[in-house]
Amino acid sequence: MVKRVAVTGAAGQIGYSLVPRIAAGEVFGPNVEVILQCLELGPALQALKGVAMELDDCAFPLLKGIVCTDKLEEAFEGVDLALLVGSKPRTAGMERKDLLLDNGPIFTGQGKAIEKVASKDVRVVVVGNPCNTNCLIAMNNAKSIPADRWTAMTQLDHNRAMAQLAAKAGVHSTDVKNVIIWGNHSNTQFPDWRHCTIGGKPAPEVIGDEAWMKDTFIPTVQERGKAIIDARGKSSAMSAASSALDHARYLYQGTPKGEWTSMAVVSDGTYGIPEGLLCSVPVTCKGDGTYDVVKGLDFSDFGKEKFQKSIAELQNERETVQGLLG
Ligand code: NAX
Repeated sequence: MVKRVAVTGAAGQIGYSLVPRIAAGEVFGPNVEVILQCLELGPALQALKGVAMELDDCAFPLLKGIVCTDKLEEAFEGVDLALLVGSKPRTAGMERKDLLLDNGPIFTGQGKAIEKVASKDVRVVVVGNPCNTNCLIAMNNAKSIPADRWTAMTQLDHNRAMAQLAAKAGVHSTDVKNVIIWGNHSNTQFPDWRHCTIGGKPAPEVIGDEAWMKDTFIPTVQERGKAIIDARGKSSAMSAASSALDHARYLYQGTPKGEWTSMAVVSDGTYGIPEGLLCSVPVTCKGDGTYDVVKGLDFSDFGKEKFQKSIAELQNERETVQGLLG
């Protein structure tokens, strides 16, 4: 079996960490060959050529072809999975609203091209920011593709939350299960520990410090991207690529039994999220490319308020890009 995977912005920092791991079989497993279809802007094609040369030099057994192009339809032709990473970065002093309107047209064009030429069974994962609303835009410009094929990445926030709880509890992150990121991939997101377990015990009991949860844990996860920029002088790339792989791998290989992860998926009204918004919720995946939203979880009053704030931001973003929704 061969899977075709489109990666946009493949010469960027996330792309550089992402493509070798796809080629190594981390999304579909060790028995599935892949063809990488890399999209870049014209000026970055030379750098992309260098990335392709390095991919060749890795001699990955599963990598059966590399396409490098600045043409949308060539990049998305027949793809089973599209990882939409490339977008314009936010520049100093730029408002979130300006970023939305600046990046929006990228996703109208990509949505239309995916609808036209991708595999009928395509799955799309949006990483480029603001990823929830970029995904909303792309999805609405490809209405013949079922809405549940479109997801945006909050896996990095999910992984960050696991790491913070593990460090506080003095355990390994694999001991932390079922944390949740609710809402937007922005600093209004609500990292929720209410249903989380650490070493099999309820996280609130293990941590035993609600003030830390509210005043340190939440802002640390929300602001982690900024902390990485402050430390590294560049935004998160290795961790973002690794999380994108986790997200895609869960779709194609499933979430572990009894565990969920967080993904921004289209709302059907569950948890009172307005229908059609791309909002992060807990999901389980069977491994056939589908997901199920984990239903029936309750919130504290504190949690409800936090979640509502993030939903309000998503609604506001949808209003801002209304003109791009096809
Ligand atoms: P880079 O600036 O290093 O790379 C982006 C690449 O995309 C560039 O090579 C650029 O030429 C290309 N590009 C721009 N517009 C394009 C278009 N229309 N078609 C094809 N390629 C295009 O950014 P990088 O650090 O790789 O980040 C990529 C995106 O991920 C950014 O939008 C960033 O904000 C977002 N992130 C999302 C995260 C998430 O958790 N959802 C976390 C990490 C990251 O901040």
